[in-house]
Amino acid sequence: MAEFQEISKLSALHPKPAGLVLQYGTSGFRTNAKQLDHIMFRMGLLATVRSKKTKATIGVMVTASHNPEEDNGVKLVDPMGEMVTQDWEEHATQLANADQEDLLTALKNIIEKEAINMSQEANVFVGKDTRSSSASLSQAVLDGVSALGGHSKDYGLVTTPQLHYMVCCQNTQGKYGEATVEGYYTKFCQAFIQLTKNVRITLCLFVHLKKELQISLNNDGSKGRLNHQCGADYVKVQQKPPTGIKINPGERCCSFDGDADRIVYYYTDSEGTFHLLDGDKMATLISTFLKELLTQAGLDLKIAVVQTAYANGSSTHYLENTMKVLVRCTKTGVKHLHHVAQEFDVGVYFEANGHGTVLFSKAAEEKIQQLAEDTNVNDERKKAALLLRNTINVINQTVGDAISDMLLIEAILAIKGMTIQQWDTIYTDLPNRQLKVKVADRRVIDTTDAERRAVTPAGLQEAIDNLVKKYRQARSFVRPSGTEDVVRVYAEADTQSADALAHEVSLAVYRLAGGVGDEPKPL
Ligand code: G16
Repeated sequence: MAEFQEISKLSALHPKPAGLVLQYGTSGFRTNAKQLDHIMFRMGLLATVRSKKTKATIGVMVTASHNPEEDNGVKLVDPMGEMVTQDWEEHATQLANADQEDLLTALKNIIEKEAINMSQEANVFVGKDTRSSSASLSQAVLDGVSALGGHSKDYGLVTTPQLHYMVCCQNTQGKYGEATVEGYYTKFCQAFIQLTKNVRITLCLFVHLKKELQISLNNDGSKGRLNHQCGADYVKVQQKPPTGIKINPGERCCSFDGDADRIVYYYTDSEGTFHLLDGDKMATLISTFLKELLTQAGLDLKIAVVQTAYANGSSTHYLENTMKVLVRCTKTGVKHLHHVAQEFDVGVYFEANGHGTVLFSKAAEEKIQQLAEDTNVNDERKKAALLLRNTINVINQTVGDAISDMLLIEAILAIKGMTIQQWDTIYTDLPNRQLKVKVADRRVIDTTDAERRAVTPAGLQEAIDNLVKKYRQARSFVRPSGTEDVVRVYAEADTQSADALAHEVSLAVYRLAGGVGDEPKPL
């Protein structure tokens, strides 16, 4: 076939460094940008084949999200805007690691296994973040698409959730919105205006909103290094505001990550103490709001909150025992949370790091829509149904989206007349700490029970159990990161002794899982 000759020729321009092996991780391939050119070309090929298979548009986002500026990565987006399925993650890993001379064979294997009709048209949407490496890497993706005769549309600089949204719009023939960046802003901003039309917004944000607004934007990419001492991950993990930003007491602030799919809120009080409102606090506020509206609307819909092992114990306790909401725990990675959330009428999913959204089943959306249009219901039920309908429209259901989440949180606070301090006091977080440990090969750690227990290396879980026993209300777990070459350690306890527990667990990882470099030091 002519395409295959073209691939041989073009792939030679995107050669694979000998011996390099990369895995499709928590959210695609991610490593130093210098090692990724061949991966991008190959993901262009794979997205084209996936598009032929699904007879739909596929998305490819060039970003390393929260990682340092010098890294880059790639995320594949499936037809409805969700992350690519797990069996295709395996194809991606195989294609990425095939030696240069075996690339065609690896590609043909996938085509054969998936019974792809190669005469089917293919369509791929490509986006990129602001990293300096992203321009040439996204060109490599486009080269891969054209090598297989696929059509591509290069959206250039977009957020990851915008690309997810556009793929979904395209494949639903515009039902979800218009597949342009302008269409994205119009959809979510109009929904926000509708949702808040009866309340006064005292402090709000955003460019395309035609409401009274006041926003101050920092670290917007015009200078400095992406995510360097700022961004949602820095603020969450370090539990402090971005470096160099002056915050007045009580001021409501939020930080996005490098591709704007995560958001965390924070403020400092009059004593200068920093308060973080992370994904768990957002999940609580959003699910409380939705549950109240469902009750007012008289709709019997099943609502659940999906979390990961990183969820603060206080949040889970509050959701289960005070709010009486069903809580489910999955492995890290929004793709896992998304799938579990789809099992409910209303599935609120958030990772503690601020990555999350809300999913409404088709049936739930229809019931809400019917009620909102029903002329025979009382005012209270009608009002709740209308609020629910507008809430649905403000949410990007394809993936966690910092902009859409921010609009939702801003709207809820305005509607409930709540300050960030009042939101913060819904429950009190258990003190907690996250650390990273460098090991020779992080794959020596295998976990089970939604990553809450380590199965290997031998003795590690026992060591963690013994350390946890020394503290009150304590919990700790370790897991290999799927985006960075580190092992992550999480600990929480009734006091900030969580720091000491996290350090002791880090030492156990260092000693039992092949730590490299200096031993972890106490905080
Ligand atoms: C990605 C995933 C998140 C995950 C995070 C960290 O986020 O989308 O679901 O929580 O990586 O993963 P890990 O602990 O495995 O490194 P992002 O914002 O970096 O794309």
